[in-house]
Amino acid sequence: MRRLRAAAAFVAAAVVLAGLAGCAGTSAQPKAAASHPPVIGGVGVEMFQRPWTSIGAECGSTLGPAGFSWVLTSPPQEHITGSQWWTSYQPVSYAVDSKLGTEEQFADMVTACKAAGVRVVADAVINHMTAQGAGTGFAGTAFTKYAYPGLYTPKDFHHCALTPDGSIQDYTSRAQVQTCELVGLADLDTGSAHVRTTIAGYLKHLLGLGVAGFRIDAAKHMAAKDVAAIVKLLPAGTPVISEVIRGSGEAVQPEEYTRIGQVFEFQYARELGPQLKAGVLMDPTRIDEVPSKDAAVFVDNHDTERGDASVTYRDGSLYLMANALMLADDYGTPVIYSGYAFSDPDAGAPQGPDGRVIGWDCAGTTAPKATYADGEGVCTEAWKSIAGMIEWRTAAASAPREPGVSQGAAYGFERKGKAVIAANPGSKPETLSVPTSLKDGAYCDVIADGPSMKGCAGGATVLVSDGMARFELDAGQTAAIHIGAEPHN
Ligand code: ARE
Ligand code: CA
Repeated sequence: MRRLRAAAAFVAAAVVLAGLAGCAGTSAQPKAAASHPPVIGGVGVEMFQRPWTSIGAECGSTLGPAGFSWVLTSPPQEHITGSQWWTSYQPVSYAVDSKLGTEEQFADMVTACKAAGVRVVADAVINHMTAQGAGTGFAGTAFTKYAYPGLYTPKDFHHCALTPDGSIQDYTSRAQVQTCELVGLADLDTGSAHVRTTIAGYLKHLLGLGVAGFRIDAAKHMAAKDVAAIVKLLPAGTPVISEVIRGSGEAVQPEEYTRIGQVFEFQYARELGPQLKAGVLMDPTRIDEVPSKDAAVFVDNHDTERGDASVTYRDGSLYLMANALMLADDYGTPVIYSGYAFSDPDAGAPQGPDGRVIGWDCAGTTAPKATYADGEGVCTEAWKSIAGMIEWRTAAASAPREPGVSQGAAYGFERKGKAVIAANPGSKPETLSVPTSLKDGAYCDVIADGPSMKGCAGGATVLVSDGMARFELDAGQTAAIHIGAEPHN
């Protein structure tokens, strides 16, 4: 015994000595766990191609009352002219003057949103400038593809010689992805100190106007160390969400960027959407997804609704279902998407003769519509089911997600002791009992009636008895109850 103790003391002394040696810098010391980069958190909404005046009004009338924490705007900087929405993604200067509004309107929006408890996250297009040989930008700035007055000259760009036309062709080549041109867009040399400080200057200007953080557009196309170096020039604690579309077999993967902030995890919608379309919901696998704290998730965004999204505003109740299931989930920071209807994927939001987007409000919208006219706002943020699910999510808080149960096409799960959701993506009615530890009684359906802390506005209820929440679901119906949503007697 004594001997053993002596041996243990010797080992302890050796550890202390090794530690001291570490302090002297001669050997590696265990480092304190790196703190997680700042996360914006709560529920966000991407308000695509919405003018600043519209967003400012919507913050007070809809986003704040519904409980959204933040709104993601389209890019605010000067861009090439044209009717297409994607002109916003070809910066000409960093003047905050665009088809979506002036700098003054932008600042007013931030003020209005802050007053409503909603933070503003701006889409930062910093990988590239334009793809045009020459032109004049929306705010009157004359430019050529590799020269932007007061900002960049040709030496500030990568001029990639890896492909015949300098455009990215092969996503398995890191060098191509990060130093060639994304669809022909002049690619900034983000390794250069001048480019980094110029970009950071723009982002700091937006922070000065009150924005809370950034979406980093096309982050995949900048080395993670370049993005990190730019973010490091911003005040500590600035949250960013990098757009790094996960692609199997590609050279650049989202995991490289999670030390800088969150990433948009595209895999989430790729798993959920097809299940809804097939009418077979199951528990998530989380295969090929970053850890929850690193993920911003969405059902669709402005690219995927024009691309490979399985479920979009065109799917009505299934789209609502997808968003409700995402809000009910215990994975990632959810981002609702709100754009406008379109037939032509290039078509911009309706513009006035001055080229400014006219904008829209969502007064009178409470649910998905069966059809939309081209250019009409979808107004997802105004659906009472979304506000109801934000309330549900708050009630669920950190309660774990219990395994799901199915009956026919119907599927449901509990967030332990706090909230239950059930959805029927099938084509015929289903009855589903979901195990729950909520106490017996009738609970308001926050999908049918919206937030219910003050009682069931529309009278739709779900009964809980004997440890089961008993759902009667029509084809395409979603229903959700939570611990705070009991009808007033
Ligand atoms: C437009 C025209 C092009 C033209 C170009 C230059 O559409 O035909 O060549 O202008 O004149 C948006 C539009 C583009 C538009 C561009 C510039 O979507 O159509 O081009 O603005 O105006 C990759 C990137 C990813 C990127 C997508 C679109 O990795 O970062 O492509 N997404 C962001 C934004 C877009 C935006 C840009 C970047 C550019 O969200 O809205 O483009 O600022 C696989 C890969 C992905 C790849 C995807 C599509 O999934 O894994 O990495 O995404 O294929 O190629
Ligand atoms: Ca690049």
